[in-house]
Amino acid sequence: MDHDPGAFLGLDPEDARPGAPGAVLPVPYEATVTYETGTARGPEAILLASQQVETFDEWLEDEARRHGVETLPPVVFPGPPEELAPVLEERTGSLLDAGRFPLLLGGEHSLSLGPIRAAAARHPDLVVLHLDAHPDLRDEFEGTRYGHGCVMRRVLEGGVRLHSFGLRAISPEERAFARRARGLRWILARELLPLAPLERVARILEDLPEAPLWLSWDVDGLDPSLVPCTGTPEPGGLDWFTVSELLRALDLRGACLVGAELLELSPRPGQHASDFAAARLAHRLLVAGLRSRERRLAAAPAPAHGDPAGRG
Ligand SMILES: [Mn+2]
Repeated sequence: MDHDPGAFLGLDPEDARPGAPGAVLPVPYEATVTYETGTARGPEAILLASQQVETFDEWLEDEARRHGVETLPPVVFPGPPEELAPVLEERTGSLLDAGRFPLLLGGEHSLSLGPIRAAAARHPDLVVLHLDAHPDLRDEFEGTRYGHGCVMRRVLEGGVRLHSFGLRAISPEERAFARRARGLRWILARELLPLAPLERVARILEDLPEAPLWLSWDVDGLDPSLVPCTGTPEPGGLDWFTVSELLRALDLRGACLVGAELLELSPRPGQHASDFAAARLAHRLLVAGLRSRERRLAAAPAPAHGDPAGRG
């Protein structure tokens, strides 16, 4: 990033303290994007727009600020995605081991492999809840097996289950693969759009296992009327109500959210609505994740020693 855009939400140092439960990790990574480029500037644009976002999230009736959110220095990596993967696996893993909720800001979707591996190593029954216009299930694309069009194929090969929704730009090879793939739930945008708004959420949640979730969200899963600034804007995407209400429904059902990433914003000068929508969604993902973390802590058994009531 060219200059320091400041802390997520422009939080005061006390709310953005080192080691805070929320950890925003910018990853301005772009190596294999094929069409419109610029996603390396996505994290900076989200951080800048977030300074204007209200810190209260009306959908989840909570604030990330209440929990505390540290914005970490960006991970700047010049190499190919297969070499970035172990770097981000280590970074994400150390955040998870510290009991924090990581939110990665991308950057192209190929960066997901390392973070998902870190989450799956700690939660063997992990499910990736994947919002995207594209399945990203190609075995190889443009000379690499680790590009943004292949990342979820590699995730599935690692034995991690995948629950993809909003899909609407699919290669014949991916369609054929999906018919025989194990551990894959595949929801096309065209299955969702005819439904009433609440029924869309119910359809996405149908068959979603009660397992720890990693949220891998590509902004092109949303309709380009909301976020036109992305590499491959595909018409017929999801609406704001559906994604917001989905996060609220996960919160209400007490879902275990392990971490999240918001990817593929490709900002353009003068088109701030995209940046703002991404910043709003980033905050909502963070609030949902921090509330899940808080529930897990509250449910964890208290340490036996130092208990003044002498229970146990
Ligand atoms: Mn995509």
